Amino acid sequence: MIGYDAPAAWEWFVRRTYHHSQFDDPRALLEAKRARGSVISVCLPTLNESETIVQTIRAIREPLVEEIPLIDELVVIDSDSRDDTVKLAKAEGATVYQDREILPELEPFGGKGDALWKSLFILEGDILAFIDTDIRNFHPRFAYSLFGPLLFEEGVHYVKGFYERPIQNGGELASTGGGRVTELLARPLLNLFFPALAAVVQPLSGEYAGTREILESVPFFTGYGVEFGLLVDILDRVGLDALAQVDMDVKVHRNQGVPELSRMAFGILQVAVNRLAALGRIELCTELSNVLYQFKSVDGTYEPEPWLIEVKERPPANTVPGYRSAGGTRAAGR
Ligand SMILES: Nc1nc2c(ncn2[C@@H]2O[C@H](COP(=O)(O)OP(=O)(O)O)[C@@H](O)[C@H]2O)c(=O)[nH]1
Ligand SMILES: [Mg+2]
Repeated sequence: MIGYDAPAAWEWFVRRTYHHSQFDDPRALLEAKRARGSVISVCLPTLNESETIVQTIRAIREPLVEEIPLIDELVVIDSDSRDDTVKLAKAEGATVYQDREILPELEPFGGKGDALWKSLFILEGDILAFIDTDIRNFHPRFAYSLFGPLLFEEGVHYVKGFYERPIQNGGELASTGGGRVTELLARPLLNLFFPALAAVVQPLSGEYAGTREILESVPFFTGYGVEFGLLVDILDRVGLDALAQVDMDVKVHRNQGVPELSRMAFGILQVAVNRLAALGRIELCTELSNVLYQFKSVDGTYEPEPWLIEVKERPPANTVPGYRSAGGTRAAGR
């Protein structure tokens, strides 16, 4: 049940906010993992990430797979990258899947959310982490700190990373100002409709981990709305106290242009409105359009450019026939 009282958010903030330095001893994490008999899987979604995929995999594999076997499985889920991402990821020792190879009998929806949902069908772990692969200043803390609250704290099922978000301004890196979709859309929306989540510092962060138990029991939205949907649905399912957040310091990633962010925001807004209607929080009296018109200036006139931004919802994995809770190899090409 969702608690709508904002004070709960601030009690939670004090109780369930951690700093990566609290978990910088991977051996202690390994011991805790072994004590609970857990298996940890990390899924890296990629779409044309040849610039950063090597350093990402290496920074996870060397300290956290080879030196200290905290992470048991490192998988890349790619969506037909046109660059060398796949070749480079394989050379770094990651297992690589194409999202369309997983559950090939289903219509492919595409986008980040679909790739993450499909990973539930191939990963083996009972603790699963998703980590963006376009981070420029990757450090192992982006992975291991997510496991701290899950392994050490009773009752935590879902952990979000947060950080300061610099932005590239021409040749300069300004220390704040990134995360524009978060500040202009996600945060206002959450404060308006889900004040229990007002204390989540980076609700759209692309670094998060959860127990399979919770991740298999919630729907996943396709596309960029996946993080917003997961947050709201996991809150609804297990309550605020099962959520935690970890300060990962500073994250530098690819800053997208405003037109791309606008399309991303359109997808997230669709997720939010859909969810609000499904939860009975608002009533929709009309069909929603899923076309976003942007404008291109050509020779002094404006040309409308329609973008179809379809957001689909995948059902909880544990309701899909053939899903095996312990994971399982449903795809070709392992
Ligand atoms: N597999 C897969 N990964 C994707 C897709 N779209 C984005 N990603 C990955 O998801 C992560 C976040 O995407 P990004 O474009 O950086 O979004 P932003 O950080 O929210 O601006 C990156 O690691 C991307 O490579 C997709 O369609 N399929
Ligand atoms: Mg990014």
